[in-house]
Amino acid sequence: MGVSGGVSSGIGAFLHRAESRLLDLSIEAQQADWVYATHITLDSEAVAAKANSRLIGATVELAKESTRYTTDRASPEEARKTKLLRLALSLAAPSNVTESQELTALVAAMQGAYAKGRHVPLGSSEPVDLQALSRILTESRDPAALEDAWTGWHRVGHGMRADFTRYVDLANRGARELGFEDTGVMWRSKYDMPPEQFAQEVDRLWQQVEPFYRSLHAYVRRRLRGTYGDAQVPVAGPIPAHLLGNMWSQSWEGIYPLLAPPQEGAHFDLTKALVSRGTTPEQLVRYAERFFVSLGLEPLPASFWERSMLTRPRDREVVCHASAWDLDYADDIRIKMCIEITGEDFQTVHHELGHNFYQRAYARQPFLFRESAHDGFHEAVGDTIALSVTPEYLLRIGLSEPGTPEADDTGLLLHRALEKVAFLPFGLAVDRWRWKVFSGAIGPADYNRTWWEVRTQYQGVAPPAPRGEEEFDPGAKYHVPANVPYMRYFLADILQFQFHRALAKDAGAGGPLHRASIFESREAGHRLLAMLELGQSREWPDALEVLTGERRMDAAGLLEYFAPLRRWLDEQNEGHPIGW
Ligand code: X8Z
Ligand code: ZN
Repeated sequence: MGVSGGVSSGIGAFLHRAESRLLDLSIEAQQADWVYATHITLDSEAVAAKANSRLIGATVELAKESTRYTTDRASPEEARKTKLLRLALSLAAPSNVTESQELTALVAAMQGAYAKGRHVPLGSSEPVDLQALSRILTESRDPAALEDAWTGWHRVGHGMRADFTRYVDLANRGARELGFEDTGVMWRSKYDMPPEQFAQEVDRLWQQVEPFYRSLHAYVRRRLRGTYGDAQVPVAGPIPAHLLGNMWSQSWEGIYPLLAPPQEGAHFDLTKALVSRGTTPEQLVRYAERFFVSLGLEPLPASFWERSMLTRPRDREVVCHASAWDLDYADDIRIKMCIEITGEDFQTVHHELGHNFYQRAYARQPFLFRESAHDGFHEAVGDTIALSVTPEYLLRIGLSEPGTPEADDTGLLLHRALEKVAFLPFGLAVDRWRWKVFSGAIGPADYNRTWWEVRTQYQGVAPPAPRGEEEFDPGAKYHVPANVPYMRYFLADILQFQFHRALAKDAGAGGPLHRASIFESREAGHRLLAMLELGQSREWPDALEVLTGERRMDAAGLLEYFAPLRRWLDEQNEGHPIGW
C-alpha cells in the first residue's frame, strides 16, 4: 500500500481523466495568456488571471486526489505521471478560490506593470521602453546617460513591492497545500532528485566554472577602467552594473568593442551584416528555422507564420519579453517577440525556436509528459543550435562574404564568453535570492539590500549608487514579476556546451569546439530529435544519456570550448587583482 486509505485500482482511469481535464484547462489558459500578452488591457488581464486560477485549482485538486491511489501496482509510466502531477506547477495557489484568483491576478498585474514600464532618458522629452533603454546601455559611453537609463528602468520595480510580498505569501500557502515547505522547495523538487541534492548539484556546477568567471571579470574590469577611468571603476571592487552594456549585467557582449583583444583589427559585426542586407524580422526567424530543417526536422507549420507576433505593435501594450508558445499542445506553436535586427536577436530567435521544436517533438507523448526532461533542457536546445553559428556557417548561408575580416579565435571566444560566461553567476543569483525569499530567510524589509548582496557576491557587480528599501530592483527583471523560475538558465548555460560537444562529435566536426557547426548534419539531428521526443517521459539523466552518453550535468564541455581563452585571460591578468 503506497498511501494510507488508498484504493488499489483505478490509477490508470484516474490519470486518463486528469490528463484530459488538464489538457482542456491548459489550452484555455494558454489562449487567455496569449491574448493578454499580445493585447494588454484590464479585461484581458482579468480573463487570463481567471483561466490560470482554474488551471491551478484543478491541478492542485488532482494532485491531492492522486494521493488516494496506491502506485504499488501501477506501471512505471503511471507512477511517473502521478509523481509529475504534483510537480507540474511553478505557481501553486491555495484551494480557496478567492485567494487563488487574487494570486493569479497579482502575477498578471505585476507582469503588466513590467510591460508598461517607460522612462524619459536624459536629454530627451519622450518616454521610451525597455528596448530603447537597453540600446542606450549598449551604445552610450557617457556614464551619466548610462546611469540615467539604468536608474530610470529600475523605477519599474517601485510599485511592485507590496504585490510581490503578498504573492510570496499566497504562493507559499499553495505550495504547502501540495506538501512542500515553500515555493522554493517546490521549484527545487522538479529535478528527479531530492531538493537538497539539487541545490548541491548547482553548487558543484558553479564551482567548476567560478575561477573562469573571476578571470573574465578581472579582465573586463581592467579594460573598463581604461575606458571610464579610476573614478568610475574600482581597481579591485565590484564593477558598476550600468557599465556592462546590459540592464541586468547578465551578458556583456553589447560592449565587446570596448573589450576586444588589443591586437585585433576590424572584426565581423553580425548586426551590421543583417541590417545592410535589409533583413526583415520574418527573415531573421527563417534563418533559424532553416538550421533546424537542415538537421532533418520538419519546417514550421504555416500557422506559425500566420499567428506569431514578431514585432512590437504600435497601437497597444504587449509583453515584449521573448517567449515561445504551444497553444494546443499539438502543432499550434508560435513565438512572441519584439524583434530588432541585431546579432543579439539573431541568437534569441534560435533560442525561441529551440522551444518550439522541442514542444512539437514531444507532442505525441501523453499530456503529462509534454515537457522537457527538466526545465534547463528546454532553455538549452535553441542555444545549442546557436553555438553552431560560426564564421564558416555565416559564410555558408551568405551572411558574410569571403575575405570579410573576422575576429581571430581569441576575439570569437571572448565575444562568446561575454554572452555565456558572464551570464553564469546571474543565472545562479536570481533564484539564490528567491529561494531565500520563499523560505522566509529574507523578509520584505530586506528585499532590496539582499538582492544586491547576492548579486554582488556571485557577479561582482554593484548598483551605480546605493539602493534603498524604497526600491524593489528584483521587480525590474522580467522573470520575478512573471513568476518564471530562473535556475533553468544557469543549467542551460552549462548544458548547451555539453550538448554541443556531443552533437559535434556525431556530426563528425573535427577541430576545436568553438569552430564546430552541426549545420546540415542528419546524424546530429537524429540524436537531438531522439532526446527531444522523450519529453519528460523519463528521468532527465536518461534523456541526457540519449544525447550525450553521460548521466550527469557537467561543465567540462564549456571549459573545453573556452580553453584557449582561459589561457589568454590568465596571461592578460598576470600581476592584476582578481576578485572583489
Ligand atoms: O528569458 C529568456 C528567453 C525566454 S525563455 C528570452 N532568457 C533569459 C533572460 O532573458 O533573462 C534567455 C536567456 C536568459
Ligand atoms: Zn527560453
